[in-house]
Amino acid sequence: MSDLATLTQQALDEVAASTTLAALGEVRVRWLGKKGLLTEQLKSLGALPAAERPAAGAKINDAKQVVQAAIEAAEAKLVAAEVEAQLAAGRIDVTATGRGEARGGVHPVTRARLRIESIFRHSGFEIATGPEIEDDFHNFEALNIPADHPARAMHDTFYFPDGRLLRTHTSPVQIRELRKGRLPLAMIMPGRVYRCDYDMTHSPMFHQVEGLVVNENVSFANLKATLQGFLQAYFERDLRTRLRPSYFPFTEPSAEVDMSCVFCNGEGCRVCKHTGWLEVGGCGMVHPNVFKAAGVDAERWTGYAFGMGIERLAMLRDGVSDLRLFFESDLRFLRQFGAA
Ligand code: 2NL
Repeated sequence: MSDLATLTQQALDEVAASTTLAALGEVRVRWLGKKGLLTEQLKSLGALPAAERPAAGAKINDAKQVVQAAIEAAEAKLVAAEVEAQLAAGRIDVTATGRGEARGGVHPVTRARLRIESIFRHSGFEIATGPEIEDDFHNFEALNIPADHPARAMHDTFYFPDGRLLRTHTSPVQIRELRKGRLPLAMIMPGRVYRCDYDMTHSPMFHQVEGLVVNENVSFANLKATLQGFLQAYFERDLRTRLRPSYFPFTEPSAEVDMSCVFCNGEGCRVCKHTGWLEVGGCGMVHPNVFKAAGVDAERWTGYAFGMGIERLAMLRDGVSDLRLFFESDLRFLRQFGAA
Protein backbone atom coordinates (compact mmCIF):
# COMPACT_ATOMS: atom_id res chain seq x y z
CA MET A 1 0.00 0.00 0.00
CA SER A 2 3.05 2.33 0.14
CA ASP A 3 2.53 3.38 -3.44
CA LEU A 4 -1.04 4.66 -2.77
CA ALA A 5 0.45 8.02 -1.78
CA THR A 6 2.56 8.04 -4.98
CA LEU A 7 -0.51 7.18 -7.10
CA THR A 8 -2.56 9.90 -5.42
CA GLN A 9 0.15 12.48 -6.03
CA GLN A 10 0.39 11.38 -9.66
CA ALA A 11 -3.39 11.81 -10.05
CA LEU A 12 -3.29 15.27 -8.44
CA ASP A 13 -0.43 16.32 -10.75
CA GLU A 14 -2.47 15.28 -13.76
CA VAL A 15 -5.48 17.23 -12.46
CA ALA A 16 -3.30 20.29 -12.01
CA ALA A 17 -1.89 19.91 -15.53
CA SER A 18 -5.34 19.77 -17.15
CA THR A 19 -6.04 23.08 -18.91
CA THR A 20 -9.36 22.14 -20.52
CA LEU A 21 -12.59 20.55 -19.31
CA ALA A 22 -12.12 17.78 -21.86
CA ALA A 23 -8.64 16.95 -20.51
CA LEU A 24 -9.99 16.98 -16.97
CA GLY A 25 -12.75 14.56 -18.00
CA GLU A 26 -10.14 12.15 -19.32
CA VAL A 27 -8.20 12.37 -16.03
CA ARG A 28 -11.38 11.58 -14.08
CA VAL A 29 -12.01 8.42 -16.16
CA ARG A 30 -8.36 7.34 -15.94
CA TRP A 31 -8.30 7.49 -12.10
CA LEU A 32 -11.87 7.28 -10.79
CA GLY A 33 -13.74 5.47 -13.57
CA LYS A 34 -15.00 1.86 -13.29
CA LYS A 35 -11.62 0.63 -14.51
CA GLY A 36 -9.73 3.65 -13.13
CA LEU A 37 -6.26 3.28 -11.59
CA LEU A 38 -7.49 4.08 -8.04
CA THR A 39 -10.66 2.01 -8.43
CA GLU A 40 -8.45 -0.93 -9.44
CA GLN A 41 -6.68 -0.65 -6.04
CA LEU A 42 -9.88 -1.82 -4.31
CA LYS A 43 -9.66 -5.10 -6.24
CA SER A 44 -6.24 -5.85 -4.69
CA LEU A 45 -7.84 -5.87 -1.18
CA GLY A 46 -8.65 -9.58 -1.63
CA ALA A 47 -4.93 -10.37 -1.35
CA LEU A 48 -4.76 -8.90 2.20
CA PRO A 49 -5.55 -10.67 5.46
CA ALA A 50 -9.22 -10.09 6.39
CA ALA A 51 -8.29 -8.01 9.47
CA GLU A 52 -6.37 -5.43 7.41
CA ARG A 53 -8.97 -5.06 4.69
CA PRO A 54 -11.30 -2.42 6.30
CA ALA A 55 -8.43 -0.02 7.11
CA ALA A 56 -6.80 -0.47 3.68
CA GLY A 57 -10.18 0.00 1.94
CA ALA A 58 -10.82 3.20 3.89
CA LYS A 59 -7.40 4.58 2.84
CA ILE A 60 -8.14 3.92 -0.84
CA ASN A 61 -11.57 5.57 -0.53
CA ASP A 62 -9.94 8.57 1.19
CA ALA A 63 -7.46 8.83 -1.70
CA LYS A 64 -10.34 8.68 -4.20
CA GLN A 65 -12.14 11.45 -2.28
CA VAL A 66 -9.04 13.67 -2.35
CA VAL A 67 -8.66 13.22 -6.13
CA GLN A 68 -12.43 13.68 -6.63
CA ALA A 69 -12.33 16.97 -4.66
CA ALA A 70 -9.30 18.18 -6.66
CA ILE A 71 -11.08 17.41 -9.93
CA GLU A 72 -14.22 19.31 -8.84
CA ALA A 73 -12.17 22.32 -7.76
CA ALA A 74 -10.24 22.32 -11.07
CA GLU A 75 -13.52 21.93 -12.97
CA ALA A 76 -15.07 24.94 -11.19
CA LYS A 77 -11.99 27.03 -12.05
CA LEU A 78 -12.04 26.02 -15.73
CA VAL A 79 -15.81 26.74 -16.05
CA ALA A 80 -15.32 30.15 -14.45
CA ALA A 81 -12.39 30.91 -16.79
CA GLU A 82 -14.47 29.90 -19.81
CA VAL A 83 -17.34 32.21 -18.77
CA GLU A 84 -14.82 35.03 -18.25
CA ALA A 85 -13.35 34.44 -21.71
CA GLN A 86 -16.81 34.52 -23.33
CA LEU A 87 -17.72 37.74 -21.52
CA ALA A 88 -14.40 39.34 -22.51
CA ALA A 89 -14.89 38.37 -26.17
CA GLY A 90 -18.35 39.97 -26.23
CA ARG A 91 -17.40 43.06 -24.26
CA ILE A 92 -18.51 46.44 -25.62
CA ASP A 93 -16.61 49.54 -24.57
CA VAL A 94 -19.47 51.97 -24.10
CA THR A 95 -16.97 54.82 -23.53
CA ALA A 96 -15.15 54.30 -26.86
CA THR A 97 -15.21 57.16 -29.41
CA GLY A 98 -17.78 56.55 -32.18
CA ARG A 99 -16.71 55.83 -35.75
CA GLY A 100 -18.84 58.75 -37.02
CA GLU A 101 -21.82 58.57 -39.38
CA ALA A 102 -21.94 59.17 -43.12
CA ARG A 103 -24.38 62.07 -43.10
CA GLY A 104 -25.61 62.09 -46.68
CA GLY A 105 -26.04 65.33 -48.52
CA VAL A 106 -27.99 67.28 -51.08
CA HIS A 107 -27.73 66.30 -54.75
CA PRO A 108 -26.10 69.01 -56.95
CA VAL A 109 -29.27 69.39 -59.03
CA THR A 110 -31.32 69.88 -55.86
CA ARG A 111 -28.75 72.40 -54.62
CA ALA A 112 -29.09 74.33 -57.88
CA ARG A 113 -32.91 74.26 -57.60
CA LEU A 114 -32.83 75.49 -53.99
CA ARG A 115 -30.45 78.28 -55.01
CA ILE A 116 -32.74 79.31 -57.90
CA GLU A 117 -35.80 79.24 -55.60
CA SER A 118 -34.04 81.38 -53.01
CA ILE A 119 -33.05 84.04 -55.55
CA PHE A 120 -36.55 84.31 -57.01
CA ARG A 121 -38.23 84.19 -53.60
CA HIS A 122 -36.11 87.16 -52.55
CA SER A 123 -37.38 89.14 -55.55
CA GLY A 124 -41.03 88.48 -54.73
CA PHE A 125 -41.81 85.34 -56.72
CA GLU A 126 -43.92 82.52 -55.28
CA ILE A 127 -42.99 78.87 -55.93
CA ALA A 128 -45.64 76.57 -57.40
CA THR A 129 -45.54 72.83 -58.14
CA GLY A 130 -47.93 70.45 -59.88
CA PRO A 131 -48.40 66.85 -61.05
CA GLU A 132 -45.76 65.10 -63.20
CA ILE A 133 -48.49 62.98 -64.83
CA GLU A 134 -50.51 65.39 -66.92
CA ASP A 135 -53.27 65.44 -69.50
CA ASP A 136 -53.17 66.67 -73.07
CA PHE A 137 -55.04 69.87 -72.22
CA HIS A 138 -52.61 71.21 -69.61
CA ASN A 139 -49.40 70.04 -71.33
CA PHE A 140 -50.29 70.98 -74.94
CA GLU A 141 -53.77 72.27 -75.82
CA ALA A 142 -53.86 75.19 -73.35
CA LEU A 143 -50.32 76.13 -74.39
CA ASN A 144 -51.43 76.79 -77.95
CA ILE A 145 -49.98 73.49 -79.17
CA PRO A 146 -52.86 71.82 -81.09
CA ALA A 147 -52.86 68.08 -81.92
CA ASP A 148 -51.38 68.53 -85.41
CA HIS A 149 -48.70 70.99 -84.30
CA PRO A 150 -45.11 69.99 -85.18
CA ALA A 151 -44.04 71.01 -81.64
CA ARG A 152 -45.77 67.83 -80.38
CA ALA A 153 -43.35 65.65 -82.32
CA MET A 154 -40.50 67.84 -81.06
CA HIS A 155 -41.35 67.05 -77.46
CA ASP A 156 -40.77 63.26 -77.67
CA THR A 157 -43.58 62.68 -75.20
CA PHE A 158 -43.95 59.57 -72.98
CA TYR A 159 -47.62 58.54 -73.17
CA PHE A 160 -49.68 56.25 -70.89
CA PRO A 161 -52.17 53.84 -72.53
CA ASP A 162 -55.10 55.99 -71.27
CA GLY A 163 -53.82 59.08 -73.14
CA ARG A 164 -52.32 60.80 -70.14
CA LEU A 165 -48.61 61.69 -70.35
CA LEU A 166 -45.47 62.61 -68.43
CA ARG A 167 -45.25 66.40 -68.62
CA THR A 168 -42.65 67.57 -71.13
CA HIS A 169 -42.24 70.97 -69.43
CA THR A 170 -43.45 72.65 -66.23
CA SER A 171 -45.79 74.99 -68.17
CA PRO A 172 -48.89 72.93 -67.22
CA VAL A 173 -48.35 74.09 -63.62
CA GLN A 174 -48.58 77.68 -64.89
CA ILE A 175 -51.87 76.89 -66.67
CA ARG A 176 -53.22 75.43 -63.40
CA GLU A 177 -52.15 78.55 -61.50
CA LEU A 178 -53.60 80.94 -64.12
CA ARG A 179 -56.94 79.08 -63.99
CA LYS A 180 -57.19 79.81 -60.26
CA GLY A 181 -57.81 83.41 -61.36
CA ARG A 182 -55.66 85.06 -58.69
CA LEU A 183 -54.05 87.97 -60.56
CA PRO A 184 -51.63 89.66 -60.62
CA LEU A 185 -49.07 86.92 -60.04
CA ALA A 186 -45.30 86.34 -60.08
CA MET A 187 -44.28 82.70 -59.81
CA ILE A 188 -41.63 80.17 -60.68
CA MET A 189 -42.39 76.50 -61.30
CA PRO A 190 -39.41 74.18 -60.77
CA GLY A 191 -39.68 70.43 -61.26
CA ARG A 192 -38.98 67.20 -63.10
CA VAL A 193 -39.91 66.95 -66.77
CA TYR A 194 -39.70 64.00 -69.18
CA ARG A 195 -38.74 63.55 -72.81
CA CYS A 196 -37.91 60.38 -74.74
CA ASP A 197 -34.32 61.37 -75.49
CA TYR A 198 -30.90 60.25 -74.19
CA ASP A 199 -27.36 61.30 -75.15
CA MET A 200 -24.48 63.56 -74.00
CA THR A 201 -26.80 66.54 -73.52
CA HIS A 202 -30.25 64.90 -73.05
CA SER A 203 -31.70 62.81 -70.23
CA PRO A 204 -35.22 61.25 -70.33
CA MET A 205 -35.85 62.97 -66.99
CA PHE A 206 -34.45 66.40 -66.28
CA HIS A 207 -35.36 69.52 -64.33
CA GLN A 208 -36.78 72.77 -65.53
CA VAL A 209 -37.68 76.01 -63.91
CA GLU A 210 -40.23 78.22 -65.60
CA GLY A 211 -41.26 81.66 -64.54
CA LEU A 212 -44.48 83.57 -65.10
CA VAL A 213 -45.34 87.18 -64.32
CA VAL A 214 -48.83 88.47 -65.10
CA ASN A 215 -49.92 92.04 -64.37
CA GLU A 216 -51.22 95.14 -66.12
CA ASN A 217 -48.52 96.65 -68.38
CA VAL A 218 -45.88 93.94 -68.00
CA SER A 219 -43.21 94.53 -70.66
CA PHE A 220 -40.51 92.70 -72.57
CA ALA A 221 -38.04 95.06 -70.86
CA ASN A 222 -39.27 93.79 -67.44
CA LEU A 223 -38.61 90.25 -68.68
CA LYS A 224 -35.04 91.03 -69.73
CA ALA A 225 -34.31 92.81 -66.43
CA THR A 226 -35.62 89.84 -64.42
CA LEU A 227 -33.50 87.35 -66.39
CA GLN A 228 -30.38 89.54 -66.17
CA GLY A 229 -30.89 90.04 -62.41
CA PHE A 230 -31.45 86.34 -61.81
CA LEU A 231 -28.41 85.22 -63.84
CA GLN A 232 -26.12 87.73 -62.12
CA ALA A 233 -27.33 86.56 -58.71
CA TYR A 234 -27.07 82.87 -59.64
CA PHE A 235 -23.53 83.14 -61.06
CA GLU A 236 -22.46 85.80 -58.52
CA ARG A 237 -20.89 88.10 -61.11
CA ASP A 238 -21.58 90.89 -63.56
CA LEU A 239 -22.56 89.46 -66.94
CA ARG A 240 -24.44 90.54 -70.04
CA THR A 241 -27.65 88.99 -71.35
CA ARG A 242 -28.91 88.89 -74.92
CA LEU A 243 -32.35 87.96 -76.28
CA ARG A 244 -32.30 86.31 -79.72
CA PRO A 245 -35.56 86.13 -81.72
CA SER A 246 -37.06 82.65 -81.67
CA TYR A 247 -40.37 80.81 -81.76
CA PHE A 248 -42.50 79.06 -79.10
CA PRO A 249 -46.22 78.39 -79.64
CA PHE A 250 -47.03 79.75 -76.16
CA THR A 251 -45.27 83.12 -76.39
CA GLU A 252 -45.29 86.01 -78.87
CA PRO A 253 -42.81 87.49 -79.36
CA SER A 254 -40.39 84.75 -78.30
CA ALA A 255 -36.65 84.75 -77.70
CA GLU A 256 -33.71 82.55 -76.73
CA VAL A 257 -31.87 83.76 -73.62
CA ASP A 258 -28.08 84.06 -73.96
CA MET A 259 -25.63 85.25 -71.32
CA SER A 260 -21.99 86.24 -71.72
CA CYS A 261 -19.80 83.16 -71.24
CA VAL A 262 -18.92 82.64 -67.56
CA PHE A 263 -15.71 80.79 -68.48
CA CYS A 264 -14.11 83.48 -70.72
CA ASN A 265 -16.21 86.54 -69.78
CA GLY A 266 -17.32 86.80 -73.41
CA GLU A 267 -13.82 86.65 -74.93
CA GLY A 268 -14.54 83.34 -76.70
CA CYS A 269 -13.42 79.88 -75.55
CA ARG A 270 -14.09 76.19 -76.15
CA VAL A 271 -17.17 76.10 -73.85
CA CYS A 272 -18.98 78.92 -75.74
CA LYS A 273 -17.62 77.65 -79.08
CA HIS A 274 -15.76 80.97 -79.49
CA THR A 275 -18.99 83.00 -79.64
CA GLY A 276 -18.65 84.58 -76.18
CA TRP A 277 -22.29 83.57 -75.46
CA LEU A 278 -24.00 80.69 -73.69
CA GLU A 279 -27.66 79.79 -74.30
CA VAL A 280 -29.46 79.25 -70.97
CA GLY A 281 -33.17 79.23 -71.83
CA GLY A 282 -36.10 80.63 -73.71
CA CYS A 283 -38.69 83.31 -72.99
CA GLY A 284 -41.39 85.55 -74.39
CA MET A 285 -44.66 87.41 -73.80
CA VAL A 286 -47.58 85.09 -72.98
CA HIS A 287 -49.58 84.32 -76.14
CA PRO A 288 -53.21 85.59 -76.06
CA ASN A 289 -54.41 82.05 -76.91
CA VAL A 290 -52.78 80.78 -73.68
CA PHE A 291 -54.58 83.46 -71.66
CA LYS A 292 -57.83 82.52 -73.42
CA ALA A 293 -57.45 78.81 -72.58
CA ALA A 294 -56.68 79.69 -68.97
CA GLY A 295 -59.69 82.03 -68.66
CA VAL A 296 -57.60 85.20 -68.31
CA ASP A 297 -58.78 88.47 -69.93
CA ALA A 298 -56.04 89.14 -72.51
CA GLU A 299 -57.30 92.70 -73.04
CA ARG A 300 -56.58 93.63 -69.46
CA TRP A 301 -53.61 91.43 -68.49
CA THR A 302 -50.15 91.05 -70.00
CA GLY A 303 -47.50 88.60 -69.00
CA TYR A 304 -44.03 87.32 -69.62
CA ALA A 305 -42.76 83.77 -69.21
CA PHE A 306 -39.40 82.05 -69.36
CA GLY A 307 -37.94 78.58 -69.05
CA MET A 308 -34.47 77.32 -68.12
CA GLY A 309 -32.91 73.88 -67.61
CA ILE A 310 -31.74 73.38 -64.02
CA GLU A 311 -29.03 70.84 -64.98
CA ARG A 312 -27.68 73.32 -67.53
CA LEU A 313 -27.43 76.04 -64.86
CA ALA A 314 -25.82 73.58 -62.40
CA MET A 315 -23.30 72.42 -65.04
CA LEU A 316 -22.25 75.97 -65.91
CA ARG A 317 -21.89 77.03 -62.26
CA ASP A 318 -20.13 73.85 -61.08
CA GLY A 319 -18.07 73.18 -64.24
CA VAL A 320 -19.65 69.79 -65.01
CA SER A 321 -19.11 68.76 -68.64
CA ASP A 322 -21.43 65.74 -68.99
CA LEU A 323 -25.12 65.92 -68.05
CA ARG A 324 -25.25 62.15 -67.42
CA LEU A 325 -23.03 62.48 -64.33
CA PHE A 326 -26.04 63.92 -62.48
CA PHE A 327 -28.03 60.71 -62.95
CA GLU A 328 -25.44 57.96 -62.38
CA SER A 329 -25.36 58.18 -58.55
CA ASP A 330 -21.55 57.78 -58.61
CA LEU A 331 -20.42 58.75 -55.10
CA ARG A 332 -17.01 59.86 -56.43
CA PHE A 333 -18.90 62.56 -58.38
CA LEU A 334 -21.53 63.40 -55.75
CA ARG A 335 -19.03 63.73 -52.88
CA GLN A 336 -17.35 66.63 -54.70
CA PHE A 337 -20.46 68.67 -53.90
CA GLY A 338 -20.49 67.72 -50.23
CA ALA A 339 -23.27 65.27 -51.04
CA ALA A 340 -23.58 61.55 -50.14
C1 2NL B 1 -36.94 76.83 -72.71
C2 2NL B 1 -38.11 77.66 -73.09
C3 2NL B 1 -40.07 78.64 -72.19
C4 2NL B 1 -42.22 79.35 -71.46
C5 2NL B 1 -41.17 78.47 -71.40
C6 2NL B 1 -44.56 79.60 -70.77
C7 2NL B 1 -45.54 79.11 -69.95
C8 2NL B 1 -46.82 79.62 -70.07
C9 2NL B 1 -47.09 80.57 -70.98
C10 2NL B 1 -46.07 81.00 -71.78
CL1 2NL B 1 -48.06 79.02 -69.08
N1 2NL B 1 -44.83 80.53 -71.67
N2 2NL B 1 -43.31 79.10 -70.64
C11 2NL B 1 -42.16 80.43 -72.33
C12 2NL B 1 -41.05 80.57 -73.12
C13 2NL B 1 -39.99 79.69 -73.08
O1 2NL B 1 -39.06 77.71 -72.08
O2 2NL B 1 -35.97 76.83 -73.41
N3 2NL B 1 -37.00 76.12 -71.59
C14 2NL B 1 -35.94 75.31 -71.12
